[in-house]
Amino acid sequence: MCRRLLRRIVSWASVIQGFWTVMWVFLLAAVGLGSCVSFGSGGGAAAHSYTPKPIPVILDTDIGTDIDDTWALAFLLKCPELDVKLVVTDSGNTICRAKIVARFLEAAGRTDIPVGIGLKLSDKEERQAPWVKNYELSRYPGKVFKDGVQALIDTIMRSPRPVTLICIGPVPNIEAALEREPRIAGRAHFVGMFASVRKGYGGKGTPDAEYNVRRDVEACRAALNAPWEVTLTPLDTCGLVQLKGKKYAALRDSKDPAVQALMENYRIWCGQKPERAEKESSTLFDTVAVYLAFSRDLCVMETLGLRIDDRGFTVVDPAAKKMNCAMAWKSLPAFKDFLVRRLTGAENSL
Ligand SMILES: [Ca+2]
Repeated sequence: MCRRLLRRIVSWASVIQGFWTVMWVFLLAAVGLGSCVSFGSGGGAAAHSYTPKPIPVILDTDIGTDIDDTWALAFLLKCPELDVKLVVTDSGNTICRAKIVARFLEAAGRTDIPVGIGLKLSDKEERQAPWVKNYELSRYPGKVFKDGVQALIDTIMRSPRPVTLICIGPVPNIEAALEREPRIAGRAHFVGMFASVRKGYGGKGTPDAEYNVRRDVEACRAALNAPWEVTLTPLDTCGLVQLKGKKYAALRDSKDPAVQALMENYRIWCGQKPERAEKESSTLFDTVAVYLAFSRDLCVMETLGLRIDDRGFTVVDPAAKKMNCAMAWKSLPAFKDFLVRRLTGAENSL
């Protein structure tokens, strides 16, 4: 009698244990699925790429020179995978650049994002300066940091999670930040539009000295060789992104306030050739760096040792620091489609 009772107890105990084992498997599967959703986005519809835990990012930009930074900023604001903690202006006339950022964030309804003024290296008016001719930074409703380099350091050091630094211009700010507080390298990832490995400008078959590298070689060396993970879009991928035809027309005609502000800037940027703004974009290099901050799905990635020579060429060298490089497109049309849908909010392909 006693032995039968004991057997029954043992049998119930194994049933209960089995139940909890199944529950644990379900729980672990759900957690695993959640993290896949966070990083497995990029090529799909906006609804599929939503992440419940956006990645904290800082944009370091030379907006105002080439128009692609303005496209990158507009794209960044449309990516729910990314949580923009700060936009800092870098190289050249950083005050003029900060005005463009501030007015653009106002137009997009995102004055919750602080603006940092980077190291001012020139008084020259930037190409998009006419857009901010009557704009004063003191009217920006959000926060403006006069010392953008310190704001960048503080944002990284105070963040409970690693910050992704998206750099889309020459990087004197980053060189200065690393000098002032080297520990930022242990608390951030670096994603940027830099280098030219096998292709040069316009998709040509030989590399060029890419502008962001060539413009400040020492700063670029300091930034890329710091002990953080580096992910780059060289000209090999970003130099091929241009919008024309139906896709471009959808953007040009969009009523979205951020896209309208973008088009106002593009028309100013086109200057003596305003007809260009009606039919096609320029090359949208910097948009690819924003994409790489949350997805690599559409790119063929290679891990390459890259050394920067004194002329600003980036040379493959197995002895140099290894970097994640987007070396080719799996589908360039899919990226263009993704970019246009994000910017316009369109549900379907164009
Ligand atoms: Ca740029």
